[in-house]
Amino acid sequence: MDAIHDAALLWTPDGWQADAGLAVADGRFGPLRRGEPTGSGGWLLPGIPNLHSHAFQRAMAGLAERQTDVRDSFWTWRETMYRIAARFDPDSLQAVAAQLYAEMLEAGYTTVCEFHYLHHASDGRPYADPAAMSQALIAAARETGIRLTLLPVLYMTGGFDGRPLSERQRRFGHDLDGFLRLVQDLRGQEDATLRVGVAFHSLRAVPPQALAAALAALPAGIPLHIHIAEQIGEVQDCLALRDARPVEWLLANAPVDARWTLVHATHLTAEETAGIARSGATVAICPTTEANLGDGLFPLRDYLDAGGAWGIGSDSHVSVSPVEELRWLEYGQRLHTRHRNIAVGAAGGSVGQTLLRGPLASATQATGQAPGALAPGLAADWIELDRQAPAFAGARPEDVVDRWLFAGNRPLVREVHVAGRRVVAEGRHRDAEAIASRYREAVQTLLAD
Ligand code: NGQ
Ligand code: ZN
Repeated sequence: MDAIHDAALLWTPDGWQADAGLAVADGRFGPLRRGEPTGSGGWLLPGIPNLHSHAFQRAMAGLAERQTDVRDSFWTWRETMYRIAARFDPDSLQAVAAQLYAEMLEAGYTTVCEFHYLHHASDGRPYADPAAMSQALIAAARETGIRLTLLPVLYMTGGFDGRPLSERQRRFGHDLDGFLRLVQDLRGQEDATLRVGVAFHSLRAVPPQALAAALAALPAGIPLHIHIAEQIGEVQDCLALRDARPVEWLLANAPVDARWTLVHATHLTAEETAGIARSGATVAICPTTEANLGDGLFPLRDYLDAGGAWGIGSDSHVSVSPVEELRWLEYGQRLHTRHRNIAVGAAGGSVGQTLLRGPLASATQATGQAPGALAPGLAADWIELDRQAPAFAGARPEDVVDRWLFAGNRPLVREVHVAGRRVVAEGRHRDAEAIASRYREAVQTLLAD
């Protein structure tokens, strides 16, 4: 054992365990020691998985909040996003992703699923190394120490009607062979903190035959992510061209199971909600981005009643905080239903603990790694809350998670470890300053006319 970390409180699937110790060796937990009073220890929780990220969009957070049209919508936001996407190269992508991943670690995310479609140069031509942009993301993850599930994205068409990619979309595109070569190349680089899965950008961007062919050619068991039903407009287009709603179509035409993560399963009928839950797939909900883009509200209560798996993502990174995602997941439901305390388990109880269990329970299946538990043999990823913070004054163990998620705005994550290595101390990433100054330079260049 190379280290013992004492816990005054240790999070288990059944709630807090008092006075336990965590042994760590080779990046994994050894046997847990229980019942040894360690009043000096911290309050330890598993790291939180972030199931959905487009790293480059961190550089445009706050830059799409001016009206461009009286009917501003997701689709006008997307034009602004495409303009900024066009400016990235591998170096600027690495600089922005490193800043983002350092912020994620400081906030308590220890794994990120990167839904990556900025593959080629902005004129659409592949880089000399066709994986250059993927390598930039891998490098950013390695330098910051975050666990990465890289999801190269298959993006082929500009809409349900199969129209070709627009000029701005050309750098996202692949034919199937080129895409499979990229996936294979990246899979050769997997290590203890890197997994490679696959994403289908959306049903808009991947025709039915290509989806089937990709699924037949891809290795079994890898994580599969897709944007599914974020906007009413795409539900209507799907109905018009495929005679089914997006989730309905996917469930009927693809082998959806626990390997799948459905991102933005926002617009659902009752049958679709129950169907996803039955399939075993994970839903990735991105409350702050979905609010920012005016998407709509996920039917959380019905989905919890159906026993569905779910997690959270910070997506466009207008916020980089599991606290804000989970808090706004609950608040959206309260605003809509005019009731309180919606996300509770069958036995009622703490909203915070119910909210925390969702992303931890789906962590392994959605990320292909990073089990969301502090248990022997599992990857040693954990966060420590600042028990001295005023927000925790007088907290009983059963209050700690509710206080973390619902009391104030001061960051309460003090330390973060990934694969047994400490990457955040006193709330700051170990390389925060150097990463931030490179980020400032990169963004200045990106935004210059
Ligand atoms: C994306 N983002 O790929 O970055 C998308 C917008 C699209 C979100 N859906 C583009 N939040 O869906 O076409
Ligand atoms: Zn997305």
